[in-house]
Amino acid sequence: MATLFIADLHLNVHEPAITAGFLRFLARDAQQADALYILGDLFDAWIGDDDPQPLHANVADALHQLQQRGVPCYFIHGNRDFLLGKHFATQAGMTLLPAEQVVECYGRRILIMHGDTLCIDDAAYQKYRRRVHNPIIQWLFLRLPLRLRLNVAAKMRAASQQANQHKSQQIMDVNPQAVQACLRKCAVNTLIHGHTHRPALHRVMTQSGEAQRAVLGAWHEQGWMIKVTADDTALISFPF
Ligand code: LP5
Ligand code: MN
Repeated sequence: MATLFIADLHLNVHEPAITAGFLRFLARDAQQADALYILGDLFDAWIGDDDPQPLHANVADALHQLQQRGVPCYFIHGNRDFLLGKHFATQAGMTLLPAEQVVECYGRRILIMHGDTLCIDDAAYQKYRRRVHNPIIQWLFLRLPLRLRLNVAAKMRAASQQANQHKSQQIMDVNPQAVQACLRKCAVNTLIHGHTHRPALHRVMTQSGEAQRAVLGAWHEQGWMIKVTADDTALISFPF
């Protein structure tokens, strides 16, 4: 009896080893699970469900098979794939969840999210985020020709990589007060998120006692998952 959480795979055609590792993970570990939660950035960049990349269809098929074998799969958007929509979710048999969700796991309440909203010290990112989450801007973007969208996405990725070179590690990490506020607001003592690519299990002291912040790792050289069982939260890395 275990529930699995993953994030930050950044699947893309240029790194087939990551996709192969993910498909193997779905066929082995995930098959044994009670549920799979994907906490954002499954894809490196998502420009709309109408992108005809075969990678997307392959991933959708594999996820759909998992759901058909009785393992429900849930998805929270990340900052790279916030445009992933209902069409792809249906194709993959995934249930889309809101940006923050409390899930009941073996009697425990666990708050899950991508994690970017906790990085409130990164003012440039938060300003950018508000813009690209504006429904009108998204509506307009999704109506651009595919080629133009791909171009914009590549430019945004390049601008992001450039901007990140000049940001401190502290600015790009979660803000401790934001973590405390989320735990309090949702009345939970466990938080699982990704985004920062700093896999760790942190103890957090709150007004109502000790809490845990479990951070998923990004899939670069290896895969990462958090495995929640009735009495444990384990952070696990595994080879592709
Ligand atoms: O993603 P990562 O890990 O590199 O860095 C993130 C933050 N960056 C982003 C940007 C994404 O990488 C871009 C993804 C493209 C998705 C597909 C296109 C959809 C378009 C939809 C339009 C409606 O999220 C980065 C954080 C970092 O995490 C750590 O938290 O710091 O934030 C930034 O880099 C933001 C910059 O500080 C400011 C904005 C740069 C982007 C400018 C856009 C230029 C557009 C050019 C268009 C021609
Ligand atoms: Mn992210």
